[in-house]
Amino acid sequence: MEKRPWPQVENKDFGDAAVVIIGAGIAGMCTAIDLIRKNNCRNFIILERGSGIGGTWNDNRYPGCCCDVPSIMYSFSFEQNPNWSRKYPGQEEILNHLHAIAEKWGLYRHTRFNSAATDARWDDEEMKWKTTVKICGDKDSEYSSGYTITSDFLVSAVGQLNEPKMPSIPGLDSFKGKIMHTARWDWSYDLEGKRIAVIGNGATGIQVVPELVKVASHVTQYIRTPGWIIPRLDTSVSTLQRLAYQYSPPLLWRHRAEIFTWMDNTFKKVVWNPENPESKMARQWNRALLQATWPKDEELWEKLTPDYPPGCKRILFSDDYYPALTKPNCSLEMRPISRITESGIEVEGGDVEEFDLIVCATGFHAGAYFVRAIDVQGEGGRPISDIWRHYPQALYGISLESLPNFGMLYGPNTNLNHSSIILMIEAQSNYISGLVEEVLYAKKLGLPLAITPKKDRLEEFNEMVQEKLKETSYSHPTCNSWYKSPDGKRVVANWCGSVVEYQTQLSKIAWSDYDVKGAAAEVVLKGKKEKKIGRVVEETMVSNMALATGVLGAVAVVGGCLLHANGYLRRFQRR
Ligand code: NA7
Repeated sequence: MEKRPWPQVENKDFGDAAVVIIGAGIAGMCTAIDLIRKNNCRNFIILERGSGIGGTWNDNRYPGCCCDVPSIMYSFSFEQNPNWSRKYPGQEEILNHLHAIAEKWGLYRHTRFNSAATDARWDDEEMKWKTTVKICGDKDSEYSSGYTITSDFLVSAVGQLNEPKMPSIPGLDSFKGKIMHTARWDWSYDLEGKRIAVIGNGATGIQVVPELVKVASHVTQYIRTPGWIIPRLDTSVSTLQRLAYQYSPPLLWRHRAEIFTWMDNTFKKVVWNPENPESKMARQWNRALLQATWPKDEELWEKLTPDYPPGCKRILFSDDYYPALTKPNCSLEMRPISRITESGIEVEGGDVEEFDLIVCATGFHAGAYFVRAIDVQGEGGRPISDIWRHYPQALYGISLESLPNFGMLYGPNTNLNHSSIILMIEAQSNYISGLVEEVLYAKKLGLPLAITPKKDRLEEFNEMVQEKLKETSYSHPTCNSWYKSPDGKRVVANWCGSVVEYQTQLSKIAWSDYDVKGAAAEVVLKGKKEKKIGRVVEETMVSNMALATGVLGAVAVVGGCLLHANGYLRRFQRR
């Protein structure tokens, strides 16, 4: 039987940890798992404002919520799921998958739910972070309303899309019916037979409308800007295929590698340059879908065709959105909303429609708000509002000026429009675990250590990113999206290249990027220029033909050897 010390000691460390991770979504989970598997460290605390693991997949539970990245790409490389039921997984299935991973890696015992980090302050003398936690849960807050955790390293894994954004429309507060944001869905509200308005038609709006149309007496969708919608071609994954993936993982890895490579090479081009053939192909797919849905309504095709290039905003995949708009109980309103009344929505021109429910599929406070709800203060008490007074930026989207021993996941210029964000998160988590390793080593020696990015390197990196982004659809003069800063002058959310380029950039820590201070600095660096941390190589290195030839060749060699050995054995037995 395991010997446990008595009295138990874990509770005494309540306010102390080597690493604090803010957020229990995919990024926070990945960081925690990397601490366990790469740093052999369980001295960490995950702070989660909500009451469950899963981040965005826990927050977004609206009807029809699903992922628009193929399921095969939507898992950690080290926890691939052979059992996805569909080509594009639904929210509940993704959340169940994440729960299983949290369970497997024992993350629950590190996670404090209903615990919001309100501020985090770097202590220059102690060379540690002091994170203030507000307890949001009713019962837990009877013990105390909040407390502070001291840690050697701080990780922000709060994501880019965690603060729902309500539309700023006059009269919104005066509406007497029900209002819901899609990221705060109230399932206790009965939709049956209701008159429903949906504001917004981004990735969320186009998923929720087809489901609402099935139950509502009427749905009106308010569209300010049409999106580029192309077919999703969703199907279920057959039992045979799932069994094949389960019992022969190389088949799963190979299929994932093919999709990864296609997305990172071909699909990237759709978003990359408005003039290239792939971008034109996306326009054609959209036009074909419009024509197939409304064969005779040329005026509507024009109305629903965006005037900005594909890739400027999220490219939208759907098989059921346009068909839902053709249902008799669904209408489209493209006149601008002028105000919301006590009972409905008024559009320009004065027409008012009455509703029981207004659904705001209006997105999130993104862009400039990477750590919106947390007051972060670095060296000399410098607040993040000053560090980012111009634009949010970070070295590789991870390390911030004046913030020692700090790592951010899914930070500035790390979002994608062409592939799975999990691939980027894994690369960031891997990089952060490389920095944490040094801090843990210093901790073991009992010596302080502070690793902070150099301002000139950070700026040089961001200039390179911005220069590359200038040519992309994100920067097109007609493009207006949450990828840009509020003044519209700079793309602050998205990465400027392929996933492989990003992963390669993060496959080593160049110490020339950082100022390393503290008594442990000499011991840690030992004159080294860089620290190799590697990357997960998932792209296809060989074609299917070369692979098939190789496998056949290997089978032939093994077969030949067996035959040869068989003949030799027979000769031997005859003697
Ligand atoms: P998005 O992509 O930010 O979409 C928000 C939608 O809401 C978009 O169509 C907006 O129109 C619309 N919107 C916002 N405010 C208003 C007002 N006041 N009136 C009318 N329409 C409005 O959020 P999603 O939740 O759909 O998707 C977020 C991300 O999740 C997505 O990019 C994927 O990465 C997954 P606009 O285009 O601004 O004219």
